[in-house]
Amino acid sequence: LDQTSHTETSRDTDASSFDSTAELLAPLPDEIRRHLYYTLGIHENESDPSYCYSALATAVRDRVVPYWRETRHRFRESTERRVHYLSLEFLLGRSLNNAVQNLDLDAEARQGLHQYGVTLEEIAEEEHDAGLGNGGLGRLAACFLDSCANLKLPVAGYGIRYEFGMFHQFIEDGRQVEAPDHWLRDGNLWEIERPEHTKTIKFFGHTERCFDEKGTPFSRWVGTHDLLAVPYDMPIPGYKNETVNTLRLWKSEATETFDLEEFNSGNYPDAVVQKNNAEQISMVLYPNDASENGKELRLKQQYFLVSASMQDVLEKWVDQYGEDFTDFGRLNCFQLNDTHPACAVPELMRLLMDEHKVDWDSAWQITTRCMAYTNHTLLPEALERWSVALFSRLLPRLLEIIYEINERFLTQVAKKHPGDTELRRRVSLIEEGDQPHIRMAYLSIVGSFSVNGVAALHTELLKNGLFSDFYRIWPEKFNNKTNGVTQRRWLSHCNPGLRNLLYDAIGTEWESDMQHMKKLVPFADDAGFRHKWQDVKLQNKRRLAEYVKSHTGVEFMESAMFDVQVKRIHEYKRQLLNVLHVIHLYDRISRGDTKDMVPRCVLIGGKAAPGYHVAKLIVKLINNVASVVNADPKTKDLLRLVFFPNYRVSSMEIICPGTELSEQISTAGKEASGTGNMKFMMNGAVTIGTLDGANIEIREQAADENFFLFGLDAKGVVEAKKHYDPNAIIAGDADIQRIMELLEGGAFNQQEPGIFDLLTKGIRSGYDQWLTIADLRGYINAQAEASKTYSDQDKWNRMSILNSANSGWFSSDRTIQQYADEIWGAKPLQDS
Ligand code: T68
Repeated sequence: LDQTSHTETSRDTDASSFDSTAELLAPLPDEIRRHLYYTLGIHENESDPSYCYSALATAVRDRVVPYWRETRHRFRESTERRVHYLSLEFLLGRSLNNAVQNLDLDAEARQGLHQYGVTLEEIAEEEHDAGLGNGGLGRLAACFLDSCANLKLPVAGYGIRYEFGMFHQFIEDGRQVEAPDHWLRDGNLWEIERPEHTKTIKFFGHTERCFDEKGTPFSRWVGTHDLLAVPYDMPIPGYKNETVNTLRLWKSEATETFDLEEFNSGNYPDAVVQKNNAEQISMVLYPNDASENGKELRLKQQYFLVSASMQDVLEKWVDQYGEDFTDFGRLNCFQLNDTHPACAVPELMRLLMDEHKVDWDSAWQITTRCMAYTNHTLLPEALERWSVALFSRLLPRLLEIIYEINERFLTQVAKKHPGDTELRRRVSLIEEGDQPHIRMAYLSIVGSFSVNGVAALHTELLKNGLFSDFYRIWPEKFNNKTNGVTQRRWLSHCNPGLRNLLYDAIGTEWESDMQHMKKLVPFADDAGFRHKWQDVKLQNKRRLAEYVKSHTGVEFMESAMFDVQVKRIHEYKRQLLNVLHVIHLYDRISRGDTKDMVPRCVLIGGKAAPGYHVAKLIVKLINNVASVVNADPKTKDLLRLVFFPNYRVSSMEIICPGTELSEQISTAGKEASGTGNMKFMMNGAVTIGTLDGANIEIREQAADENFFLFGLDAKGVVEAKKHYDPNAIIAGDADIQRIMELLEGGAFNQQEPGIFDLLTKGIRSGYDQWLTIADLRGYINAQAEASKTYSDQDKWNRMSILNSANSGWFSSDRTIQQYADEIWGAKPLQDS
């Protein structure tokens, strides 16, 4: 292995071959023809969209590769700080269009496809989404990689190459049904296997106390079951800047030696079973977005990613600097995407001490200099804890190290706060009890120099709530990095109509620097421009309506307001509140109260975790209400509701440009940030929302009058819970009473009595954590205000333009620049 990597390094070093390599490539149309003919063995007149996809993708990849090699070379040669973004999830979506756009190949690609009678849009549909994530956290990682490449930052992503990504959601009889997502079935043209950089990962076994020649004690982890981590690299092209960064995804495989042992003992079938066991680790993404999991396989996945990635980084270090780790912490930074890769803290300690003979104090200094932790949730049920028993069986050496970290930390706390045993119990990395658990968030805080939240409110709640003890101990560690999204995918690519309008009005600089969006502000006062703006929205609504029609059979009226809520299905996100409002509109229509009613088409989409019963029931309710509403002739031209199945990255690319009202209605204090809210804003949707997560900053940027606000704020929620009486509110409000009567009277489940009782009882309970009824009146009123505004299209378009014009803050380029300046201390790679 070593030899291979050295050879590669020297080959790269004299790779002044970059320009000549690029010159070898013919114009893109010829390359497409060549790949059809030679790579795929297809005669021109046999070509179909799937062959055209493969030929174009391969030709585009060929253009990517020289930049990729060059960037990797600069990355290796650089003596600046490198960043490693560790994440169990990267929700990339499709890659072809992204590469075409970032390498500026659009015109050539279209020209090349023309002769085969297909469009770029058609063949892009051939690509499976890379759905290696659940939702916001995974998509954030993908947007971050895009921005790092745009800013030429030396950042590598590390993740798992799941064989099966996020499940495919079908709706049968209104209920969610899951099917496996075998996204690799037709191959993945965007990855290159790098077997020469394979790593060995240890599990199980036990530790032994040994002594070195000077009599100093040390631990050895022996009797382990080993397996292999094989890397697959995916290119992350920067925007027209000759930079291509790397996302390295690990696949698990059995070691040959392991197989051999079994084989020699005459047990061939068992050997094959072992192989399967090893391959299981990277087989499937866990589909829970907001609950702790506790499954052994999940912990194996976490350690597998962390150990392989840390070994990779250390190996490159030793290649460049030898066994001197003095500067390792200064020149490396690991960003932990939530606590999922928190094993990085004890694993780096282990590798430094056990494999590289660094002493504890130096290893700890290095580790705490290079770890940084991002928190994504305040929900207690999502905070990771691993049972000590499981940990000691699976990762005995890591447990030893964690115990030692804890002991030293608690000693330090005791010194600072003598006598405060209660504080020591609260901050201990170990939660005591019948079954002691390791608190992964606390481990991450203690082991990191930086702890950040993902929106201003969220960070405040971390400092003064969830992590307040730690904030008192280390106030300097805590900082905020409000999330962002990449405008290249979420505006420029997904909304070509708006992109072209923006080009004409304010030029193109916003594509690489969103501060330029501000230039759009004065156009809100230009009646001619507002007209063009509205026309682009109309085109996008038509595209969305066709998409909805083809996937659900429901017709959206193009003159109606398009009202959208897409995100994971969760009680705290309150899709229920949205449904209650739809029922209210339906009730008004049923009673003939339709004077001045503004027609609405409501779209709800998202996946429920397979084991989350209430979330699945909410999906069923949405579908049942939709069936009743859409079938009633009285609602014609006034109201439509659909549940959009299998919501994913590529569907958002069609949904968000056509959206006019963006639903961001979580219970205040529960949504860490939200990022869908930002995509909608960029595309000119107006938000109806609570003072939660990044909504607060969206409202600040857009100005209060361009945002439909309702509901309790985070403080108000805490207060209201003390004396919450939903039944009293219902009894005192005739509209809400009728909504509940329809629901409880079985209007939406005539064939299946009682199926929604769990939901209605929850809503009526004084213990409803999500305070649905507390915010319902405010929500109905804000919706009425939105409708009224919408009936003045000129006013609406003004609001829409101002939302877009003020969305620059929510570019992930801004977020990443802040990570680079304030956490990583990373600088752009120099051009060679
Ligand atoms: C989301 N978290 C937050 N978690 O809910 C959202 N969790 O407010 C925020 O905008 C986003 O992160 C980005 O910061 C998630 O998406 C998960 O997906 C997840 C996955 C596994 C385990 C726990």
